[in-house]
Amino acid sequence: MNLDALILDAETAFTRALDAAALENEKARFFGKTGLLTELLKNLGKLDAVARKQQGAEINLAKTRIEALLNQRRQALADALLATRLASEAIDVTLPGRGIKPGSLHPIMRTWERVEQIFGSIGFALAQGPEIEDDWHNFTALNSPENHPARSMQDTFYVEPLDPNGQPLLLRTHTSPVQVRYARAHVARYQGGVMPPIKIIAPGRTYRVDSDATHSPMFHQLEGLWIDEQVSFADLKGVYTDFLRKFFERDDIAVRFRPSYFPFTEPSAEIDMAFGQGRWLEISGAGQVHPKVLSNMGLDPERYMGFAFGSGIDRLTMLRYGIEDLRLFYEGDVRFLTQFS
Ligand code: 2NM
Repeated sequence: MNLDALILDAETAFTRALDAAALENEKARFFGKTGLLTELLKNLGKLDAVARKQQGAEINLAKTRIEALLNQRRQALADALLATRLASEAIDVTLPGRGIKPGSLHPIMRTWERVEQIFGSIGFALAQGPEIEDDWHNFTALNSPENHPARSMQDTFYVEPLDPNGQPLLLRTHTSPVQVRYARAHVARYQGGVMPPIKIIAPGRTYRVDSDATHSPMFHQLEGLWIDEQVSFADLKGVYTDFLRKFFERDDIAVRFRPSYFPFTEPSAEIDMAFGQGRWLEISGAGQVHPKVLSNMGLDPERYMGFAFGSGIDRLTMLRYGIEDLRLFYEGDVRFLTQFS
């Protein structure tokens, strides 16, 4: 029985074990049920008392030595593991903090604020209203025929339940209902007195069942309304041209009107613009407010007249910044958004 050889065997085996699991396997080879040391101790029973005492003492010494080697190796492996973790998870506490970057306005909100500022500077008040509208303010009051496709489920988001009077509720498809509400409140307020002109813009979120590269189910509209006893198409052209030149910061913007049709205006026009000698870009719809709409606003169409226009805030933003794809506005990608601060 060569106990020195056994100790050497253990030492070599433990050193070669490269992780805790391998080491515990090696431990079993010496201390397990049929382990080398266990077998040696079992065999002591076959010896006489003198030999048993002497060999027993020697085996126990070897056993203590091997246990010490095992514990040393366990400790060394644990230390190495910790050292690797500390190295890989090291935090450089001398680095500057990430900090909090200031946010920035969404490019559409920049346009929104910009149009409010420009129209405010030429006397237009700001009007706002609910995004969930009733059928009457969104369609009926605006002379939209009962069977018009815009009223269908395919084109408009209807909301449940019906309003308390049993009429459909929907996500407004334009901001015109805001103008209807504003005009009616204005008329009621000046009932029996002298009514000042109505001169407002209604910017806001609007909704249509439509989604592709050039249409988002939610988009932003800018509508304007000017009503008085004498407001003409010439005023419309002057106001809108002035707005475009201020908005795009260019004096060489040309504007032209093309005949068109909207149920709420008569006559109606599309407004096109061009930068310098460039190609014509469609930028807005507009027209003289229809007598039926004036009546629904509580105004006498024999006395009052006015114009209205409707433009896309998203489209104005794309033209101002040269953005080609509408979807960029709605993806929330900070690489895009931070370019406008
Ligand atoms: C457009 C085009 C033409 C419009 C009409 C009205 C109201 F309320 F006065 F009847 N607001 N906006 C209008 C007119 C909107 O959008 C393309």
